[in-house]
Amino acid sequence: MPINNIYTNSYQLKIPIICYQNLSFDNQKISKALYQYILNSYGIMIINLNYPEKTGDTLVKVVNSIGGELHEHNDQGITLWDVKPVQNNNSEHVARSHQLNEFVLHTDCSYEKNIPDFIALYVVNHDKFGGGKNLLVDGLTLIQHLSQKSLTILQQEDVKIIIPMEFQKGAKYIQAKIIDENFNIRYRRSIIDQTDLSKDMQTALDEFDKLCHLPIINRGFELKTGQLILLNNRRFLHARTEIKDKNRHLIRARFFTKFNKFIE
Ligand SMILES: O=C(O)CCC(=O)C(=O)O
Ligand SMILES: [Fe+2]
Repeated sequence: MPINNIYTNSYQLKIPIICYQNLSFDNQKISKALYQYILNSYGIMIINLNYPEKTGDTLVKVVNSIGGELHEHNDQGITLWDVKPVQNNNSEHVARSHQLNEFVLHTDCSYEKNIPDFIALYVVNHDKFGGGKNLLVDGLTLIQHLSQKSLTILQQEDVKIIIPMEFQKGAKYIQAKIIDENFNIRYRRSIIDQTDLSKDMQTALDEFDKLCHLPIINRGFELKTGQLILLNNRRFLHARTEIKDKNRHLIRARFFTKFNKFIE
């Protein structure tokens, strides 16, 4: 079923008011303690930039201010990435983030051994024609609805996750668990190798996927131009509906943190 239908049937996301923050001018000081507290407690924050900005400058400033370490998208060390439709000049492979297609529910970088803790998306231009809306699944809620049998399998059995061609640096896949013992999730169904999954694993993945798409589990939200969302990428799954406006433009970054892990 298209994500747009799931979106239409979804309830709107509800988050505590503290998760909404405002920045009034571009050199406003960021409260490190407050932002860390919000991200640690809720795993989600939406910052409104009350000044016009078409770059990722504030995004980078926020990540730096809270002690985050930007993740590199590829071996060229790129940390900011444009999520926007790009004209296909035939032969070249167009990255998923440069297409109009919907994105089904997923976490980012599920094919990497060391997954970035957070993703950040800054909306340079939202979709003026009602496309590019987002869905969210809170993994902690999802797991409470999973059968014990499925949870045990997802936590104990490795799956083979195929590394997308453009990110292969040698290895073609990794072996990893969908859910770890602390309920961190890595999930992008389409790159899980289906060939030698056990029957029980297949059933568990089906249950997980079915739950994600139920209105009791997922929540819809719409980001507007000038909003910056930070999201715990090991806890939340996200999706987006198909893009209708060719000028929709997001800047994406991912980052590691120390503050939301227990490190002795
Ligand atoms: O376009 C969006 O709203 C989300 C993009 C996304 O999920 C991604 O680039 O991984
Ligand atoms: Fe994503």
